[in-house]
Amino acid sequence: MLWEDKAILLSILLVYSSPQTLAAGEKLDDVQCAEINNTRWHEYRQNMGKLEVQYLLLTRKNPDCAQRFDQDYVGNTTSYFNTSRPTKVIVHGYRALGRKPSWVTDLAQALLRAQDANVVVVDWIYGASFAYNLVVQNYKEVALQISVLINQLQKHGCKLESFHFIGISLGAHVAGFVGTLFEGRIGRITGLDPAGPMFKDADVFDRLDPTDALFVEAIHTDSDYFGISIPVGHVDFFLNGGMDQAGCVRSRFASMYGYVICDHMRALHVYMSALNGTCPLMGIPCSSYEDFLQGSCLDCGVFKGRCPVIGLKENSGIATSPIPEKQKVFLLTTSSSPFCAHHILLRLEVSPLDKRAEVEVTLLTGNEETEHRFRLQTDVTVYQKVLAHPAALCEISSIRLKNTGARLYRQGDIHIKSVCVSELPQPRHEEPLCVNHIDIRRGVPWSHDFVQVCGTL
Ligand SMILES: [Ca+2]
Repeated sequence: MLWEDKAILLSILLVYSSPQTLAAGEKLDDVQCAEINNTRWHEYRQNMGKLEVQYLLLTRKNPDCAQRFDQDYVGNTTSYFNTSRPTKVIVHGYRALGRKPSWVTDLAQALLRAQDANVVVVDWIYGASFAYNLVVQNYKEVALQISVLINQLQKHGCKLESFHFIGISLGAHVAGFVGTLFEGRIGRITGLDPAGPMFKDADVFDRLDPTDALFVEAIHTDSDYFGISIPVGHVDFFLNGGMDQAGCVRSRFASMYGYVICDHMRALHVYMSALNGTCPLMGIPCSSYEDFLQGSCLDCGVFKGRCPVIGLKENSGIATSPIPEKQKVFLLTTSSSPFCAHHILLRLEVSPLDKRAEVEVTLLTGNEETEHRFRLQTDVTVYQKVLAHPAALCEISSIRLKNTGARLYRQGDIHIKSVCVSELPQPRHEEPLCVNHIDIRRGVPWSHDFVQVCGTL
């Protein structure tokens, strides 16, 4: 399916699915709280041609009730904006009429829990709705308007490096263009699955790139449809290869959300999870996803051993100088929050075979199982695969092997010289867990229990 077709499906899905919308004044309790514009079709038509960008402010003093914000409110004693604190700016992407994005408050609150900051939400629904190609025409104008606000905030004492933009989809390129307007001197830009269509082949002036801020990072989750497939930051996290996400349904008959935007929105959900800090989402540098999966990239030596992590750590935890550009890093995630997985490298060495064969390997920790099937060829004896396992290496209680290809390939016994598991990133001194010299017979499962203790004594 082409992305244009998916975009049309997306528009239909979003325009007609607005069960939670409220009429103006319906919820009186919220009168004091500013809200994201929630525009119906007739209002949209009246405003066509006008962007009507509005800003909402959330801080630790008002995490549930946004204040309206613009340059006139800075220095106003009733405003919660604090010029001495860092400022997070959230920029949404393509939006549908009649639907408020519920994740905006979730993201703002996750940011506030992690850092005492001003969180400014940029609401540009009038520019972000309707046909995607028309929306793309508006993104630079939105960036210009934001730059006027930033200029004013600078006059009130805000430092450019204290601004951190978090742009979702098309919002990532809005943030990139704000960065261009300040010649790359704003502090940080986080692009959450930066939009791909109409941007992949664009000049760096027109799209997010590493020159747009002192530090630019991107999380890629749908680079074959709505996301961009090329690296656009100093560091680019490609989740599960950056195209398809675990738990997102592939069948178009399953659910519209699952099929259309689940992969694209995953970057946002993983980022929010990372802000909550339950577990590390760590990327391993590698030239391609295939090389990463085959265990060709084992550590973060290029960063002196410190792997980049998703979240608010300065420069994503990269301590080397200068910061690399367009560094692709890869990680596997699970299908639901908090999304973290342990990267277990499975290595199988067999004696040469007469016929092709298939071996299923299962790693067990409690009730959790991770399995992988190796298709064995007659001319290869060593096989490697990186797997996402929910538990650490030291928590793997047993390993199972099964000759699953016996009926198909008529290979009798398979002699396994060794089967080893280790965890990435790999410290040099850590030995893998191995079991040596096993004969796997047709139809007879084999298993081995590991006796291990986690942690150092
Ligand atoms: Ca740029």
